[in-house]
Amino acid sequence: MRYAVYEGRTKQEAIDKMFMAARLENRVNETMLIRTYPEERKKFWGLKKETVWIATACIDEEKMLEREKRTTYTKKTTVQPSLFENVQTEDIVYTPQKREVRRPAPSSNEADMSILVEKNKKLEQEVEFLKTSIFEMKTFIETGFEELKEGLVKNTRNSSLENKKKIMQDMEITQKNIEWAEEYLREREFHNEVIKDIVEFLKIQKSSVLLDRDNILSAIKSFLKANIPEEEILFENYKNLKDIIFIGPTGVGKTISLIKLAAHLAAIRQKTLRFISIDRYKVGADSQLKTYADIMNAPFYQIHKKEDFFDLLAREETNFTFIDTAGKSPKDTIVLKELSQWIEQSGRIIDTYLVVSATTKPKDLDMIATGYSIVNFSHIIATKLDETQYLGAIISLLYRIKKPIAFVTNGQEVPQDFEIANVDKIISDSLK
Ligand SMILES: Nc1nc2c(ncn2[C@@H]2O[C@H](COP(=O)(O)OP(=O)(O)OP(=O)(O)O)[C@@H](O)[C@H]2O)c(=O)[nH]1
Ligand SMILES: [Mg+2]
Repeated sequence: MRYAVYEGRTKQEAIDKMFMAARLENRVNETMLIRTYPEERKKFWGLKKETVWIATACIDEEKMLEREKRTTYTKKTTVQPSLFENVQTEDIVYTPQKREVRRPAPSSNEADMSILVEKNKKLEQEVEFLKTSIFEMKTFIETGFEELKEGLVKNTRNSSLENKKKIMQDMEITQKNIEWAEEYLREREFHNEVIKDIVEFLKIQKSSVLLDRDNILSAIKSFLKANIPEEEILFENYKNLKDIIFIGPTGVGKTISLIKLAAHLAAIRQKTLRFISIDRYKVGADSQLKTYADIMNAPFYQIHKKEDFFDLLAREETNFTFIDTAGKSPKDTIVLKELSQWIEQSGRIIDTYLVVSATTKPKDLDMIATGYSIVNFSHIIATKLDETQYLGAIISLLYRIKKPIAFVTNGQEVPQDFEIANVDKIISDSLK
């Protein structure tokens, strides 16, 4: 037994196809219809559904074999009926026993044949129609796929081109912004070496930082803050028996600043104080300091000899001693060495402040810091902030020498124009 399945748009069509096949294969008697049922089919990638009818047939092959055996001795002079012509057929069956001529009833055979021919024509048309449809579908699908593929390739190519273009543009903006930052810092009097460090730092920042100039400035601020030492300065921390000395180049405001600090401490801490002016060479140059000492009812001493200085310091007559020095060139190593000895050999711990003016050029500040490094100063005081709009030089100095800034002055008024340094503010101001 074998099974065969036939398909049609209607139930009848499926059955017809089954019979058609049975006739063509000469096995009508051995073919039996088992069942018919509808089935849903998806077309066009599942976009369309259609119902087809299925006819399942069972073919008795054993019976067919038997029949064939029986006709081994049969001379078959059957003229196969053409499916497309209305031709009469006659089967002459030879058997060993008898010979008989079987003629089908002419009327019913003719009718059958004409139906068959009709159906075949229909089938032929349908097959043609299906062929055309399949060809159209194939063309449609192939064209569609080609277009789709082309579109995809184009899109991918376009988007990767877009990406490349965007990256190039970003890189260009980033590069320009770094150059802008470099120029911005130079205009604000930052030291070349500090600018170099900042540029190096910027180069390793994310593009989100570098594409926006405000973000760049914030990044620079963070960088400077992380690289400038800070110390919390409080007047309350100034303890008894403190000796304070101001050193620095000429005319930067040492004397005035010393008076300002003394006035603040005297007022806030309510302590006694005295002033010492040490100048190895100049005589009578301290009238200003003397005047203020008198106003504050503070003893004032002008010292020219090292021994006198040591003796005076040893005499602990007040809570604070403010020591003023004459301005010295940072290149004058001998004089600076001598100053250093005055401080070191005093046998006392003296708070040493290097006073510099914010109006000094970055390279000159460099020179001052280098020259004065002979004297072991602990803090910086920056004066004349009111006289410059650029604080890059001062910030660069702090960055390079890694010493904290204690005070700033921003005017000539005593004692007003004096305050504890706020590093964050100076950094911010230096980038304005
Ligand atoms: N605008 C401004 N002027 C200041 C400031 N500090 C000091 N000065 C002025 O700078 C000039 C010099 O000040 P001094 O205190 O004599 O400077 P110095 O460092 O003691 O000078 P020498 O003792 O000669 O080395 C004076 O005219 C001060 O008034 C400041 O913060 N702003
Ligand atoms: Mg002075």
